[in-house]
Amino acid sequence: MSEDDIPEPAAREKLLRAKEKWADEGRLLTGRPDLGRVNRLPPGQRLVTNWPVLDLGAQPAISPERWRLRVGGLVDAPLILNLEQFLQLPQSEMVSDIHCVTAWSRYDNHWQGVATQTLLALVKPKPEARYVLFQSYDGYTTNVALEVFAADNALLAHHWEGVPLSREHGGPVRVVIPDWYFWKSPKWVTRIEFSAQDRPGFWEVRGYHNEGDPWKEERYS
Ligand SMILES: Nc1nc2c(c(=O)[nH]1)N[C@H]1C(S)=C(S)[C@@H](COP(=O)(O)O)O[C@H]1N2
Ligand SMILES: [Mo]
Repeated sequence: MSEDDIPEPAAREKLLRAKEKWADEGRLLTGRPDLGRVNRLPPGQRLVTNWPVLDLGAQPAISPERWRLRVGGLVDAPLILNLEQFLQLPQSEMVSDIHCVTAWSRYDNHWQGVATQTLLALVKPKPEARYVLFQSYDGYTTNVALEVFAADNALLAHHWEGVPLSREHGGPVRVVIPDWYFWKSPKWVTRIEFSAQDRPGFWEVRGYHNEGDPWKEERYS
C-alpha cells in the first residue's frame, strides 16, 4: 500500500459501523471487573502469541527522513524533532503486556524508545496542562490525562523485540501506554499536544470509553 492509499470508503464505513455496534451492544463485557488486578489477564481477554494488526486500514509509509515529532500546546519548551534527534534523547527499555479492546492480549513485549517521562522533563508542561492529545500520520487521534501519559511504563517506541518497529505496527515511532487498552497507543505518532481541556479522539467520539482501564472493563462509554 502506498502512502497515498486510503481504504475503500465502503470498507472503512463497514469497520466503523461494526465497532460502533460493539459499543452500542456492550460486546465482550463480563460484568466482573478485576479491580485488584488479581489476574494478569484482564476480564474478557484471551491470550495470543502472534501480534494482530488493527488500524483504520491505511498504514502510512513514513520514511525515517520524513518523520517528525511535534510536541506543543501548554508547555514551556515546545519542540520539533526529526528521527535522528529523537534517537539522541536518553533511551529506555521496557517490557509490558498489550490488551486490545477487541479482546486479545499479548504478554511480555520488549520495547525500546523514549520514556514519556523523559519527554515531559524536556518540554515542561505548564501547571494548567492536564490532558494530552495524540495525532498520527493516518489522521487518527486519541486522548489521555496527563498522569496517564506520565506513567513510568509509557514510552514512544521505535523498537519491538530488538527490531525496528514495522510499518504495520506504527513505525518509525508509536506510543505505548500499557496500562490501558491499546487503542490509546497511537501508531505513526507525529504530534503531542498538552491542553487544559480534554478533547476526545477518534474512537472516543464513536462510543469508546474516555479512559480505558482493562481491569475495569472500560471498553465503551
Ligand atoms: N495511528 C493509529 N494508531 C492506532 C490505531 C489506528 O487506527 N491508527 N488503532 C488503534 C487500535 S484500535 C489498536 S487495537 C492498536 C493496534 O496496534 P497494532 O496494530 O500494532 O496491534 O493501535 C491503535 N493505534
Ligand atoms: Mo483496538
